[in-house]
Amino acid sequence: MLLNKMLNIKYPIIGGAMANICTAEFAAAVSNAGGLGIIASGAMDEEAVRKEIRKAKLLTDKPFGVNIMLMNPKASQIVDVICEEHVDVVTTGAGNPGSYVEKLHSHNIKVFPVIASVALAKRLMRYNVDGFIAEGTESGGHVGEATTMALVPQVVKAVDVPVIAAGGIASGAQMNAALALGAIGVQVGTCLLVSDECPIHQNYKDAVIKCRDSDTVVTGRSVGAPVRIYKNKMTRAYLELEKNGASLEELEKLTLGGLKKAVFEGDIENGSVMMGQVAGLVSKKASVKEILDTMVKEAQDEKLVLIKKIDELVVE
Ligand code: TUI
Repeated sequence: MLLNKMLNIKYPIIGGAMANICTAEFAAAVSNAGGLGIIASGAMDEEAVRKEIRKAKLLTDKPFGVNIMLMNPKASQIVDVICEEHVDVVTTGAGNPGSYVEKLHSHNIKVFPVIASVALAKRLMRYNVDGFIAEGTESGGHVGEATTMALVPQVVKAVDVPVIAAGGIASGAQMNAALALGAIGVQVGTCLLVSDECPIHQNYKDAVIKCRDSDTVVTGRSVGAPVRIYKNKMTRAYLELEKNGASLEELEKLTLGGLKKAVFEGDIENGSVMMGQVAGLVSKKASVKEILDTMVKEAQDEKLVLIKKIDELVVE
């Protein structure tokens, strides 16, 4: 099974849904560049989602999707709007989408839950989902525990539908690695943050470009809300509070509106500057098209090197 054929797109690449970032314009830019653009409905209400979907349809004639963040109390109403507006694909995050799959399928919408564990993938198999996006803990934002390297082959083994790899993917070599693990495609987020079309504040883009391998941290593990963010003044205070046993309510005071602070105001010190570990590898700005073209070109070139290396692997 090929992701391009399955979704009617050029490259086997999905643009990961990033709340407050993946607008209609940005999703259309990803779809126009040959990937599958995704509108992140995040904390929107259903009418805001409808507006974004209609806007995206004016900006691209290619397929695109909508992500439903399942902690959103409006998730059910958003599903209704997505069905009315005839979207091609739905991805879901931060919860169990089981109860929505049948309705989406009855409107010919493909459903790809983002999962961070084999257990949830197995539970969701009974709903006949179209595939899974297995997201490793390298990702930015809300994360699980397993790495992409460990998670993807275990999900591939546990389910009999296509698996897309996410988390830590920004280059052709990483794309090839995901395919070698049994994925049929990849989802990328962090490497698109620095694109010309990405509507985040310049300070946020500069932070991604400046970021080293060890500059992200997971906050909220102690309260069951693990989120990977760029290390800054806010995360240092947050982790200190966590060490002292602070409650979720206390901790949330620090992160309230934090993502918007980062995205719109460029407050890199006090905002929630979500990004994945691969930010350390993302070092220059480019258009979405250049980023996707480069990744695929690198993957194609790398393939030849891989074959040669494998031939040389055993020396008697
Ligand atoms: O959803 C994401 N990443 C996100 S959502 C988000 S919005 C947010 N902002 C601030 C704080 C918290 C969230 C930012 N980043 N990725 C997909 C994903 N889903 N990763 C892990 C999961 C997941 C976790 C637990 C899915 C299901 C789950 O449990 C469901 C169950 O019933 O077991």
